[in-house]
Amino acid sequence: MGRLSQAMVGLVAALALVLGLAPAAQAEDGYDLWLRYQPEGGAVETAYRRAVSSLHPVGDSATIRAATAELERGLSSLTARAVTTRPIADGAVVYGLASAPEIAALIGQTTIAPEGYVLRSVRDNGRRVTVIAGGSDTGVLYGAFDLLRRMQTRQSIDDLNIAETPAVHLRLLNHWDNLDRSVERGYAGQSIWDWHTLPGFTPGLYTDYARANASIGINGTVLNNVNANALSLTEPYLLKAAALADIFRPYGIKVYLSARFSAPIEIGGLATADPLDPAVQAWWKAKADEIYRLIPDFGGFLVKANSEGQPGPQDYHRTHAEGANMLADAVAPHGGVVMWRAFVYAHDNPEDRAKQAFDDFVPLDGQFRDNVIVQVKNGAIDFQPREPFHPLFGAMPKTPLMMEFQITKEYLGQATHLAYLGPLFEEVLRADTHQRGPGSTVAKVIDGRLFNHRLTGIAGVANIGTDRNWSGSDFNQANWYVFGRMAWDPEHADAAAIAREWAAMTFTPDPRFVEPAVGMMMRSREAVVDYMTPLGLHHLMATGHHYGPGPWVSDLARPEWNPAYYHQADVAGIGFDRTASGSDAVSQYAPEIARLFADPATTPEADLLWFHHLPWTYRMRSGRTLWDELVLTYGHGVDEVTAMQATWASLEDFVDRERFADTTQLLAIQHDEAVWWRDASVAYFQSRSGLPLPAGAAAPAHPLSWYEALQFPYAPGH
Ligand code: GCW
Repeated sequence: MGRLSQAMVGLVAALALVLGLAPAAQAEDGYDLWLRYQPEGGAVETAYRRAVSSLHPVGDSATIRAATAELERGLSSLTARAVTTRPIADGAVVYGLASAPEIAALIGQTTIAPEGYVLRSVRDNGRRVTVIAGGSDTGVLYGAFDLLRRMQTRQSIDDLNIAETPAVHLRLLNHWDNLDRSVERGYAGQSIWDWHTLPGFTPGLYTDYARANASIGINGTVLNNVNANALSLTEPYLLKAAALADIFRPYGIKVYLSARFSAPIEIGGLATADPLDPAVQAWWKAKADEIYRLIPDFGGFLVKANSEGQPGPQDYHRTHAEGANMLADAVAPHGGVVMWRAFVYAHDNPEDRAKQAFDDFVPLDGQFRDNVIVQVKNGAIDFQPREPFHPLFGAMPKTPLMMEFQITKEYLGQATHLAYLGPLFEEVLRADTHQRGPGSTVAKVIDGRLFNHRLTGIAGVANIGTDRNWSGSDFNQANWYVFGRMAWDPEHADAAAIAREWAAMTFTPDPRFVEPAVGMMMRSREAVVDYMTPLGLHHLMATGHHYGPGPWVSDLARPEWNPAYYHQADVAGIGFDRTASGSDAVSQYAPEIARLFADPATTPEADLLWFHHLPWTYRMRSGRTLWDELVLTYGHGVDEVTAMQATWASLEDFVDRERFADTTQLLAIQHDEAVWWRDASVAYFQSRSGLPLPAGAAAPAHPLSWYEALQFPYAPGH
């Protein structure tokens, strides 16, 4: 919006306020997320007003009441007039269990899975009726949010005939939140769980959290950090968790807790936590019984064991399966599950870190109880901007595996960088493991179809905190959103389509905004790859806080914590040899995949230096040498951010002043930090290769020593 027109708008708005003609424009602080229900103001709104003008709930429950509240809020706003519950009339929205006679009378006998729903437009004695029928009350609620999402994205609701069922059973957020309200790898303020004032104080924030998650089908939340504090399992904290569980229950969201394996010692007074010790087993059974008395629908435990110093069964020379099974037996009588993380690597194991989870877990395949699911990160190192899919996916046919994605951007620019993770999630889910021939995608492992598992799940490490915009920036909200939408249907979820939905709901459905904004979002993750870890490089971040580049770091006690361990750059070349001549990590994949990754010529260049140590003179497909390609790719990453800035600047007329300014400033930070990543990385790698920069490449602004000297003791999330 030009200066003059901005002034005019301001004048008119001021006049309207003075004359009491318009409400004070609400400061756009991002709190409303994607649930903004903005009316369209034209023909579409008129059509909506005809189609949905009253509500008619069938049956009653806290969940049906939550659906009523959301439909009243959403439809009243979208049709710019009060929509409330009334007897069935023309334009009624009728919602309830598919098994309810009044619903069946409208849509016939329909069998729907518990969390599934149908949306139907029907005629009832000449009256137009929109039916939302659920397999359970939660399914009804999901259907209500689906209807509202269609209207927020200006889709027609005149001839609805929709049927939806989630493909995955557990769709969870993992909060790495600590009891002191710090959030490990969190960049959006404090933990939203105010443990000190719970259970007595339960602000609307908790309900809004439940609404936002239910709107994208998330049905579970792990409240505490996987680097767990045993106090979370003591009664005072269980009462706090129970208060949250009571608020979330109507929204179909179960509460889970990270369980510290040594809790029997730390809060139980036992001398051991050995999973084969009868007293330890009895302690966990009693603890589980206590939890279920307070939280009858408690979901179960998430466990990080024998990883990065956390206690676990291996401390007692027991296996992960023996540890998991003890907890599984404790919660099984209550229908609970145990999610046992496979993020393990030992500092005293000289083996390639990328191989260790596979080596530890594959031999245990089939040894876990039926209510244990092994939670595996998308890649074998650690949530890098890009990693080949984890070789465990498809390698444990007898054990249900669930995905662990990281929504918080620990390695993708933390809160400030705009990096839409939909393409990353989609790339992993669509990867073909070839474990049951072609088409054996990671998505089919996750949704249980590849090996016919009933227990299935997907988890995302949350990016949520007390910041008014929940996630540290407006565009970070898209990563929470896309995680939920992909968890619902991992195989078919489309990152671009989901971005389009989100942009329309969060800003405006105007295609003149949506298309350029989505284009920017869809290129943003690759930009981060290019300016941080191009061509398969990985784990190059600074130590501890992981804020900024540190490719020179090689002095940490644990070899596998050193960036130099991962790039192995020297005067001759760069990259980690994971072929037979190196760690042979490629052999952990199915033969068809292993063959591709074993040969640089058939390895995707995006993964090249993950699998190969190559000379700087290696000829890339572009015809350039590896050295030239590396330097130019770093520069391309910076250019992509410059393009993102230009795209955003062109969208000013479509965005409220506050959020436009916020993203403009954050993109400027991102541009500076992309230059920093490029210059520090190129300066360091040039110090190893000794080669001249290719024509067109910007020279680093400072000498290498300047970058190496930078310190950030108070960088967030650490
Ligand atoms: O990504 C790394 C993080 C740790 C995290 C760990 C894990 C919770 O740097 O902060 O600890 O992985 O996944 O357990």
